[in-house]
Amino acid sequence: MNTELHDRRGFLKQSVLTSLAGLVGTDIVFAENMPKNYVPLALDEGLKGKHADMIVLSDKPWNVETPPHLLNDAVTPIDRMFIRNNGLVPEEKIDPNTWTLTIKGESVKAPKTYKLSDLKSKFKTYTYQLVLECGGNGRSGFVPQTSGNQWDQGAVSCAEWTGVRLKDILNDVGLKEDAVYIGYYGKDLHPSRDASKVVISRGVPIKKALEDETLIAWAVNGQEIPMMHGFPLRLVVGGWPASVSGKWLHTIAVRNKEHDGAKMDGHSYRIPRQPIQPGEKLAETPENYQIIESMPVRSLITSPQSGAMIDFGKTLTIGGHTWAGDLAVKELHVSIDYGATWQKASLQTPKNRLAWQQWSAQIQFPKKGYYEVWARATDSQGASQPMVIPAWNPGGYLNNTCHRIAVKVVG
Ligand SMILES: Nc1nc2c(c(=O)[nH]1)N[C@H]1C(S)=C(S)[C@@H](COP(=O)(O)O)O[C@H]1N2
Ligand SMILES: [Mo]
Repeated sequence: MNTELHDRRGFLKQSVLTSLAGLVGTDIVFAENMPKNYVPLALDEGLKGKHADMIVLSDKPWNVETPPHLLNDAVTPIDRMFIRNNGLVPEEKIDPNTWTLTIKGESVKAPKTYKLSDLKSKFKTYTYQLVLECGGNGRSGFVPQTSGNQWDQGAVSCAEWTGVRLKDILNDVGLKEDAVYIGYYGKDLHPSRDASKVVISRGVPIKKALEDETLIAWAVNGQEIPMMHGFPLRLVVGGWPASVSGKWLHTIAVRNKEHDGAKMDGHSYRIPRQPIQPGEKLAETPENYQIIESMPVRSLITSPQSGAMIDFGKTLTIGGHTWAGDLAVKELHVSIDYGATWQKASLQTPKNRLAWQQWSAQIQFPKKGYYEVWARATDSQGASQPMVIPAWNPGGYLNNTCHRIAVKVVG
């Protein structure tokens, strides 16, 4: 269940105000003046250290989105990383000194358990910039609306993760010939607080698990992973729905069949194998639904912020990031005339495989007035972003439509 903090007009809900008054121990004077999306300090447990302009979609569990203009850095700072929790953050005190990672499952020769210090000392350490994008990024664009967090375009980050390669660990453990999939288990709590229920336990085929960039990470941007992002250990799998990057990681199962953990079934992180009509009901069988793997090509305009005012006659530099799941982005074009004509942007190569790429373009406007700037990326296999909302699906996944911003040219 998502608990929206604000009503439609952007005011804090009465229920929130009441619990807030309870927490603070008195009435909140001038509560009606709190700006939209303002998160009162008394409620900021999950938002510690986050940028004040992050957008809270729900607080139980925490789901927090980043507005595009806050994503302008090549490496996303921690205070701007979106948060997507399916359950409740672990409540027990986590001691990294006693934390262990167990590798087990049908397809290991024998289960093995490592302390965090073993991982750090036994294996070579790697650092990669990796795009983590929620499979539901863009969900709010679908009509009819689907259930789930109504992400706009900001459920994405590209931070610098440090840890060991999962393949080095699996090599050390020893796999059987029949290994085809891995599944993760984390320490978060089911929203019901029923300890016997698993919140989410997803995974990837063994081929993706064994890629160089698939990390068991203990650091992000050079520091300990913050609680909200999986302290003290997390699986990081770039380019695929970020739901496969398990937080608060304690166990990985190596499976001799497709992993059958929580949220691997139904329409969770799956799309219809055949296109369906918007709103159409489709029986949720594996015959009808396929698991989402590599994410589709996408881009963001992170500068300027939508709504920018530009002086007539000045050249506007616009820019942002672009990424394409397992692939690289080949080119990016921008349009200021609703897609009638396109101008090629300059595009950088990624820092490493599965990192996003920076792009920029110089734009001149022919006259004063209102414009929309669109960005459209094309991946290395020739697939481009659609200019309208793509294939509707019951989970509201994979809306990679072009990002656009509004610009006013004045003078
Ligand atoms: N243990 C655990 N891992 C998890 C989740 C979760 O709820 N529990 N959410 C997943 C989903 S759906 C996403 S999009 C990413 C979000 O990572 P972030 O919150 O660090 O940005 O974490 C993934 N890993
Ligand atoms: Mo997600």
